[in-house]
Amino acid sequence: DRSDHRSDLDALVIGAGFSGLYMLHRLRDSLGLSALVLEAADDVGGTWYWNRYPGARCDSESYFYSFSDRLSPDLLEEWTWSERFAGQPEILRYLQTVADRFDLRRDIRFGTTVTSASWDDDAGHWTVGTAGGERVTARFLVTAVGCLSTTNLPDFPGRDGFRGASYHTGLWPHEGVDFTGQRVAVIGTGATGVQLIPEVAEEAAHVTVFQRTPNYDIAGGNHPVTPEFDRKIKDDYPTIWARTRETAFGFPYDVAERTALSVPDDERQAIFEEAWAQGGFRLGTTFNDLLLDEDANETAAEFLRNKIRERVHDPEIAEMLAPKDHPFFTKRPPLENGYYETYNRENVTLVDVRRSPIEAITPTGVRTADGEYEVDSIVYATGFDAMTGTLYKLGITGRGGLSLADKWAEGPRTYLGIATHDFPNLFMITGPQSPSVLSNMPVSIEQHVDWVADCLRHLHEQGVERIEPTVEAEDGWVAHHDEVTAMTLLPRANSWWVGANIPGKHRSLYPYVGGVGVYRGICDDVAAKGYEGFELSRTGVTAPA
Ligand code: NA7
Repeated sequence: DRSDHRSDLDALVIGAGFSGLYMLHRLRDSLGLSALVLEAADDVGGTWYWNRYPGARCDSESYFYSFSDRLSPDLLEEWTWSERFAGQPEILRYLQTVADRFDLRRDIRFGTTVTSASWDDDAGHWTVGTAGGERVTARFLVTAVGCLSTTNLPDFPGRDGFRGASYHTGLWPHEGVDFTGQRVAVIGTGATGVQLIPEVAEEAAHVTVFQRTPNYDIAGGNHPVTPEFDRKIKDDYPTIWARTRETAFGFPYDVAERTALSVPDDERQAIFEEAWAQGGFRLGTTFNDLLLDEDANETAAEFLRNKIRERVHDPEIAEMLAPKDHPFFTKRPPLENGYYETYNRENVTLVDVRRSPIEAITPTGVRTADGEYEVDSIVYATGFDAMTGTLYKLGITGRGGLSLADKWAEGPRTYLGIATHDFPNLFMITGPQSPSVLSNMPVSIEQHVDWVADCLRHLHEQGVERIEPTVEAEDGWVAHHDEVTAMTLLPRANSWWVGANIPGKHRSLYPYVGGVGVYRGICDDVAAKGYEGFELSRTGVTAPA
């Protein structure tokens, strides 16, 4: 009798960032299940634990980059953000506060790296192995590993023979780095490089920036939060959270219902100017066809190029910084605070490695076809193997020993980005083909965690022991995902959203672009229909839905 097989736990969660913390709270404190979190780091925080590089900051506004009233209205009232866009130390403090307040650490095992997770079809549970040789079994497995948690370190010839110090922004030393008086190379100009470069330029003797693709960086407009603004936000929170759950990107502001070319040039310009002056992603909400229509997109792209040309004194450098090869927002636009002015400094050099690629790292610097740039330190701001990198590293194998990496060799195949056939009782928080990185993360995280918690409650009440999406439901979701993707300009660019930054990675859009509100509606509907598209079974016997 399969039900004789006992599991150590009802549920095992991997990761103690935003997702893992909230998942543990829901499993343990709302559902009364036995749950444990395994976390590789020695404290909570996830992304905000590892990314401690100078200038690390969130690009979502702080007042809606947090847990909503679903976790705790009291905490919302008590917590006050100091800046419009919170810096890494403050967000880490926030997550530590959440962990303390809900007494989460007692069910988190830190310094514990998961190296395998295999589904035992006879026992009906997952067996999870760790680098330290432990084994834990759990009926349900929840991955809460984040979307940007496996760093991408390009395999430049000679990389490891560099005699100076090398850093990756996503694995920054906790004691900090002092660049005073140094010649520093920074490779990469994504959201991370754009935050870090101005900070390092203040400190170092010289900074050489190696840029492969310029981005359409948007002015962040960061500033301290006033007590008046804080009060107003707190009074408005019920409305704010309701809106974040309905909009396309999980922000409390809507995309305007007008197309870019439906208004005269000067009006369009004024609309862009107004949004730009507000700072942040509002620029992307000015017209509803920027991601759909190339000509519409080009109006925003040219607006941003002109902003760069106004700010960078040397016209040649301004043109190097102005993107021409991809439409606006087809790569994640970084928010910047003084980034472009950095190139007006005497101690900053911009090198175009699209024109003249990096050939090698030498013992003393970075070599391109144009020669060698001698430096004391190299900062790799080269991003992540996003969405799937960490999931594959967990060594997940489903029914019949099928590995997740093999199943997804031709691209992820999921149902709702939450589950995948042949991997029963596995839930992925912000997995591929869910809105995830195309949204304000905490909103998407909460939605997934709540959905999974409600699902487990339902299974418990129905006496169901196994849940697994059907092949048909999965095929349907993948087809829908692809169809929505094809309506947008996103497949046009070589972005990490499509896996283009990792040599050999299957090219497809990893996040779902159908919108947070639409997606929530679909997930809620699936639940309301008794988890339509999933097969629910008791001890291997299919239960009527
Ligand atoms: P990103 O956005 O992936 O940026 C990485 C940068 O590194 C980007 O400019 C890349 O150029 C560059 N890169 C990567 N590999 C190479 C090689 N081999 N040679 C030269 N340059 C290279 O990572 P971030 O950490 O900045 O941001 C990740 C996300 O975190 C961000 O989007 C937010 O959502 C938060 P490329 O553009 O690929 O030509």
